[in-house]
Amino acid sequence: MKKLFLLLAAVLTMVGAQAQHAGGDVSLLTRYEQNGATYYDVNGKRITNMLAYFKQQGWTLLRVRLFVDPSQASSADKGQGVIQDLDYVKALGARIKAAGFKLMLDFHYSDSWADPAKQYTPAAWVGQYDAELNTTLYNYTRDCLQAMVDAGATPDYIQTGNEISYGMLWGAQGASSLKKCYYNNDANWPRFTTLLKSAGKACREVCPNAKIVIHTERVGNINVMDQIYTRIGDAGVDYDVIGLSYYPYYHGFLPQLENALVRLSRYSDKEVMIVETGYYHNYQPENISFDYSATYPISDDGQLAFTNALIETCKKFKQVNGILWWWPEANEKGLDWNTKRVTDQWYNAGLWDNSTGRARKAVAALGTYAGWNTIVGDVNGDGVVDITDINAVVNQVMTAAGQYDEKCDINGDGVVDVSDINAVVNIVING
Ligand SMILES: [Ca+2]
Ligand SMILES: [Ca+2]
Repeated sequence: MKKLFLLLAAVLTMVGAQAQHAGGDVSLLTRYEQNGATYYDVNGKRITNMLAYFKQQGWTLLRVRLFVDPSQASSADKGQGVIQDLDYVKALGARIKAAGFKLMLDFHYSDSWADPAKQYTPAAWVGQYDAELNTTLYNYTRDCLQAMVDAGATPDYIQTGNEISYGMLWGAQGASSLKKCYYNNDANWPRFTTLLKSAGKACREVCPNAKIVIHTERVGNINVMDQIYTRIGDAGVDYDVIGLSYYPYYHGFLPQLENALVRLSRYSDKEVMIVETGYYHNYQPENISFDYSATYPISDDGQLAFTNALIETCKKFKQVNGILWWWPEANEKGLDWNTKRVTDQWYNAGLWDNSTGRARKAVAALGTYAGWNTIVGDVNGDGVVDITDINAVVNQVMTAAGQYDEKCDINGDGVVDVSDINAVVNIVING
């Protein structure tokens, strides 16, 4: 009993520090693999297992998007990668979990891209009254999550909507009045927050260990961003993580992000994650809002320098605990462009080189953010040193003889052995 008390005390005193995650939204990985894209590391050595490679580079969290019925999307949108239906996401999600990553599921409550400019109601749900739509959203979210759990793809983070800065499920595309939510305008906000609660209820019921992420992209307009989370909080929406998109060429330079994070630090009980970011590597498109190329050139090294600077900015904030690159796996090298291309245009802000198939330097740099202030003994990276970590070290010592796992080398002597079991037990009992 005394021992149990000590264990609980150790757990309680160490809660609060969150493990930092690094990774990306790899929603198209399956398709690139199926179509024959060939991936290489920075030195030109062929990569045969991309998930293992991400792991080697230190990545810990991967995100996958889900559309309600992507077969309804326009051919232009399909040509941009709108293909993720539930079967696709279950299969990729199960691989991600089996490879030892945390999984973030990104619900686009739409048949195609959902972002501030478009949050159209899926075709099958159009015409429903709000009360009916709430039930549909709850049932859909519940059923998708149960299917993920059954497939061995239980998400650890769940986004109830993608870039919902102006609400979601606005109505049919082309409808005369769309149910958008604007700054300093009360219209449609109760409807929106009720929808968020319906989705969140399903998350809590089916995936009680998952964290709910509310994802917006108004870093470029801090007052709007602030009001969204204030309204959502005032309405009593149950969630855990503020998820932000941050693309410097759309939202502003890093000091703008820093100002946004300062503002969000007032929500002291919420974690913050940069759930999407990117930086160009080949050329700068014309339709950007902010040109950062004088500081960070549009090149492999410029992308690397931006990544390192982004990490340094995030490290200033203890509530920030995740950076995810968007579409890092973009790579049309090795496949037949005429018959097997994955998207109709090269993505110019991923982390592979479409011409050579080689990884960019930023892949490894991004990985350095993961667990940068990890607590000694926290083997599974959940921010707590407890019995689970003891089990992990014991398991490593007993079953993985000869394999060195740095996380399990608690005393840092370069080998994992019984002295590390003693060390982690000591931390759990004595702190
Ligand atoms: Ca732990
Ligand atoms: Ca050791």
